[in-house]
Amino acid sequence: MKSTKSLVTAIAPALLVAMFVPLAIAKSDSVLFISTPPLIDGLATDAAWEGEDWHDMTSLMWGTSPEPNDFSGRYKLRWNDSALYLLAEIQDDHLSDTYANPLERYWDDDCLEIFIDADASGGDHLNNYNAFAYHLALDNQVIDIGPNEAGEAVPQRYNDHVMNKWQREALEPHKVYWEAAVRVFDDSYQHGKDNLPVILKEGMTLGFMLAYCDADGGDREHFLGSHEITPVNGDKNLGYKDASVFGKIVLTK
Ligand SMILES: [Ca+2]
Ligand SMILES: [Ca+2]
Ligand SMILES: [Ca+2]
Ligand SMILES: [Ca+2]
Repeated sequence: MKSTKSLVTAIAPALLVAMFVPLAIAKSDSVLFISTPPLIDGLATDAAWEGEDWHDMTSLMWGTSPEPNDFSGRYKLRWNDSALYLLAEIQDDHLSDTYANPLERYWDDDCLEIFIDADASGGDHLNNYNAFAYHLALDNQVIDIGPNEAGEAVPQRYNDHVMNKWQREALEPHKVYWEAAVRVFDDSYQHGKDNLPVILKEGMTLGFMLAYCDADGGDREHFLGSHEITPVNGDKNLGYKDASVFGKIVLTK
């Protein structure tokens, strides 16, 4: 009897671990559904963010490689029918907003850049709405280039597409937790008109990539992202114009 009891004692923790395995072994391209969305407040304490399914941001796309305390980052994704939810954990030694005008050189201020292609079509998206490259600025405004109401491709605000907020932790090393709720728009989007976001469903595949522009008092120094990009003529800074370099994510339940 004694040996049986020890066996049970030994197995119980393993069973507990097994209960949480689905989160831990979720495929790297799959995004978990949540019934209760996180509160977008820059605090990572929501039940929606439970699990250790972090994705790294280690692919250098432009500039020099930073030391980890200069920049390092990782993120998690979740979804429900109305939005894609993002939690980024960022370490950055200097938060920098040099250009006060949100539409001027926004890539040369610190920003979190979310790349979304609603139908994972890939292809050019610089002057159209085939895909978006949302630059989330430190003032929480959301900037990308796209056709305005007159059809001219210009930098514009898409603040109603991505609700987002960040906070630094009080404890060292003062990581930033940046939360975002991204409403997904497809290529039928028309700026300044009434647009309905895509209703997200299980099994959908989206183009996705995440990156961080790290400026530390001057212009951008480091630009690291979630997906390795094959250079074209030595250039890996392609996400802002070519959705073919995004990764793919699958919405799962
Ligand atoms: Ca939160
Ligand atoms: Ca930095
Ligand atoms: Ca597309
Ligand atoms: Ca910085």
